[in-house]
Amino acid sequence: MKRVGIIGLPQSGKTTVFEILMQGAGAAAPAGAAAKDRVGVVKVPDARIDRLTEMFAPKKTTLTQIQFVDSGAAGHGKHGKGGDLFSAVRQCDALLVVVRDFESALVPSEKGVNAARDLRDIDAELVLEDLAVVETRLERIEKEMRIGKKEAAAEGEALQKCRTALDAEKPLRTIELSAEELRLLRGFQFLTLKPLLVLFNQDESSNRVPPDPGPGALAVTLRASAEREIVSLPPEERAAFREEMGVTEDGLSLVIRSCYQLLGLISFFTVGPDEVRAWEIHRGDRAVDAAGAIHSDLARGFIRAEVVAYDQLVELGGHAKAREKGVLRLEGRDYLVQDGDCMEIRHNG
Ligand SMILES: Nc1nc2c(ncn2[C@@H]2O[C@H](COP(=O)(O)OP(=O)(O)OP(=O)(O)O)[C@@H](O)[C@H]2O)c(=O)[nH]1
Ligand SMILES: [Mg+2]
Repeated sequence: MKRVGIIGLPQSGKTTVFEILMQGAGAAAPAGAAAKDRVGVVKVPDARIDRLTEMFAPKKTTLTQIQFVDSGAAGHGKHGKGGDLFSAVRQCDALLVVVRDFESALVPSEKGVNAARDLRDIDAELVLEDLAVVETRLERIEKEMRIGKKEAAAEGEALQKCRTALDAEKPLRTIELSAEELRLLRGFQFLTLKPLLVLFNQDESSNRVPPDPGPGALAVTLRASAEREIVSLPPEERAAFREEMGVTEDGLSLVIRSCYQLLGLISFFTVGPDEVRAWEIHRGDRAVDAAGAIHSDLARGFIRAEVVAYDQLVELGGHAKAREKGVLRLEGRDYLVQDGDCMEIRHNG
């Protein structure tokens, strides 16, 4: 399960977004309880799974999950004073930065609303956080080198490269790093190396197009306040309100779709009378990786995968027809799994 950490300046709408993702459930955190990190797990909605469940009427349906952390506020040069503001999000696979882009007399703003400035401030803060980590470790490595201990030489070189980028205020996700360098750096959990989803929290009247956030990042807009109210309504009433606002996608789907894109995730499905289930793998993963996602035994004893694309399976109404029409394929271990593949793994043992 992937983890996404929500960060942002104070009062930007982090908790509002978190509550949207939780679909209103488990909301009621006391006002002002900002500093406490809250963690929630969301089932990833997928209309294809709904359709497959209708088709196969399985005993159970299982969705993939994604975890969100509503972290305490970042912001405004607070580091160094009392602990690590970002400790809760260091273990996350991606960051979701909420940026205030709404006017409200009820929510005071010292310097006026300026989303581009706020995003620059946060970027700068993340860069400084990483730089502090790099420098601490480099000092140590340099000390070792002076007494002839060379084990960490390669790590030191990778860190030097990071220092150069960070000194130039470049997030690490924007620089070229080899697989070996990434391996050496993995343990540091650098914040600017994580994929970044920038969510501009806009007014109901606002229609600004977000600026391009650069490599490794993606920007979206959401009217968080309005969407938060909509998710407190019964599900069948929500679409009409969104339509009235001219919004075509709900906030949860928007965030999850964006996270999947950023993290390079796709879904494949297993179907049958017992269970219809969605699985998460990375774009570029092979059939044997898909088998491994289900169970390591399936990867070890892998013989072949029987694959049919979701669209074709639904169009033909079942496996028998799919086999007859020749769209059910037998694929070997190196087959590149496609988003929406319905797969059955044949294996030994
Ligand atoms: N008008 C308007 N108000 C909003 C919007 N999003 C959030 N707010 C309000 O802004 C205030 C802060 O929202 P929160 O979601 O608590 O923000 P936060 O980033 O979690 O705040 P801290 O955790 O205290 O840093 C609340 O009073 C919200 O109701 C929005 O899109 N429009
Ligand atoms: Mg909050």
